[in-house]
Amino acid sequence: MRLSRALVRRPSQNFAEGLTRADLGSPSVTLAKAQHGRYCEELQRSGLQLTVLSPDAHFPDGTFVEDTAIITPRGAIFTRPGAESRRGEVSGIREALLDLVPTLGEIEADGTVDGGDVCSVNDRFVIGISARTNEEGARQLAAILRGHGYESTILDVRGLPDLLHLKSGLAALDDGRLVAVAGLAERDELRGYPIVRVDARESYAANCVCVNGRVLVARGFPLLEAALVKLRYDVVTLEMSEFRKMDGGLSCLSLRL
Ligand code: CIR
Repeated sequence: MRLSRALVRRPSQNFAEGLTRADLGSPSVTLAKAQHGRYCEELQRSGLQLTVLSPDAHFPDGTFVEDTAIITPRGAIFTRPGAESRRGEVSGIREALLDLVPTLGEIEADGTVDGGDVCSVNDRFVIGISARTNEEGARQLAAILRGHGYESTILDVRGLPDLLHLKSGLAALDDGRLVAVAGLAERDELRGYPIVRVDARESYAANCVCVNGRVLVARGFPLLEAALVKLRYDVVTLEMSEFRKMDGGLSCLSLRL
């Protein structure tokens, strides 16, 4: 599907107060803003028109907009994030998307879903159950998707504690190929898909983003970069150090439509 637009929110001044399990130190907000700026530039170079929301200090994790909505070709489904401190992020995104895409549904209590747990590949959705997305949320999401003609597969990632979300270890490229860490690549739920396996030393890089034929990958992971180049993808690397400190990757920083 050709993408035309992306929604992003700039990091707030209190970005470092967000949730994280990473043990990589406190991020520099100045650097995070610069890295975010470069990320936005590359989305634009990939042909996307950006809607850029202002930082919101009520939500230090608010720059990770991906977790608030699931975008399908037919419209958006709003989530109910698993972390309570993030639930309030959804209303601002809903408002920003109002004139851009139809609303297909929303996750209701006691269901929880983070967008980072939802990976779409060839019109099918893989829904991860994680510390953030619960079974009830996954069930609700699958039912909404089914109502709009989309099949989904549920994949429990709770046995892989290194993954905050499904997409911390999985990405879909434009042509239906997947990029996956070892713990996911061999899962039955993903059988049949061609997979680029990510070396254990480079697992952070699995969270890449494919936009209109270009693959945005975190900088500093030469094995994955070389594997993608060899497969003739147009690879762009971006420094993600400050987002990594907050458990975030490339996909979480935008909603692409
Ligand atoms: C959080 O823990 O919720 C944020 N600090 C990071 C969210 C990353 N989102 C994503 O991978 N989709």
